[in-house]
Amino acid sequence: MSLPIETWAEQVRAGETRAISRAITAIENHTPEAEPLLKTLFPQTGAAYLTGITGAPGTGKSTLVDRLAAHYRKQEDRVGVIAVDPTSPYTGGAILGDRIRMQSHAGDAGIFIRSMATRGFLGGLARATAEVALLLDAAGKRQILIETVGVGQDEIEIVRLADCVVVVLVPGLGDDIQNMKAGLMEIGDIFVLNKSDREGADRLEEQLHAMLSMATPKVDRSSVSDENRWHPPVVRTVATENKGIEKLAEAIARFRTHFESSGERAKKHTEHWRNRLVELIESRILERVLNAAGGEEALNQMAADVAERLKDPFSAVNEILAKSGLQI
Ligand SMILES: Nc1nc2c(ncn2[C@@H]2O[C@H](COP(=O)(O)OP(=O)(O)OP(=O)(O)O)[C@@H](O)[C@H]2O)c(=O)[nH]1
Ligand SMILES: [Mg+2]
Repeated sequence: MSLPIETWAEQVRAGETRAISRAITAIENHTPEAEPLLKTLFPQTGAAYLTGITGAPGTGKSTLVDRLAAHYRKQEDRVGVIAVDPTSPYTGGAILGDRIRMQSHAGDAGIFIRSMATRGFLGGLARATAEVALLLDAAGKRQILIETVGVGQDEIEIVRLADCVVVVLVPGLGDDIQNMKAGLMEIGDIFVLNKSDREGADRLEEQLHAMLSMATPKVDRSSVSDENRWHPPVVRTVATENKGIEKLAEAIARFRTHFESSGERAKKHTEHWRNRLVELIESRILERVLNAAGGEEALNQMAADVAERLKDPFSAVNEILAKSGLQI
């Protein structure tokens, strides 16, 4: 049964869980309703703050997200949680994790939790995550927490989406900073040393501080004076015992103030939308051109012809474009 877009949008704005869930499914499956729905909701977006929580598997990201969400709920902020887990099959661990987590927030309509677990979404996981964040923004969630394991291209893109990136590290995995993924160190606005109840926490913190003092700033802000420059803090937590969560929330809030007053937010958001616009243009044009040229099948045939040197690639493209009536 299909609902008029305006009614559906109204339900999303009102924060109705079922309407939000259905919208996310539409986004994931790239159904024809997804775009008009997001278009209708777009004017109500822009107020949410997106925090990305990333780190190696098992470092306690979900536990931290859960505690942070509870902290924000206490302050009456509505919360959206997106757990991106590209490795789990759709019906597997991620969904089970949702259920377990939902239980601790049972009956609280102010929090919405959703996992996105499959690769192969049309247009990619990063696009789907960005659109789901937009949807939750329209649904009035002021704090959006995105959990992702910090590997792979998709996740790097997801992390780029966030206003604030929290990198989670733990002592005692034999993962000295030297062995850590260099990429993770560069993207952190805040570093969390979780499981700091474990042995090796002091040593890891020392290493982290040493490394951060050597690191070049994430963004070239040569015009920014030294005292205005952001120095990523290290926050010690024991997520399972709810220790350090307030300090983490404070660090996130401080970064937000910095991020907004320095003009970085505006710059980052413009860059984000620039990339999204290019993606949209690409996919629209590609769709139109391929449809006119006979779809995937025709494209495959053309590719085979080029591979066999029956045609050169430039003539092939001209031929396809000519069929679509586009002259580029
Ligand atoms: N000792 C200790 N254990 C913790 C702490 N935080 C989380 N854990 C435990 O570490 C395990 C992994 O926690 P998760 O929150 O699932 O970690 P994650 O990073 O979300 O894991 P993936 O999503 O699978 O990558 C669980 O058994 C937690 O109870 C902590 O501060 N101290
Ligand atoms: Mg997790």
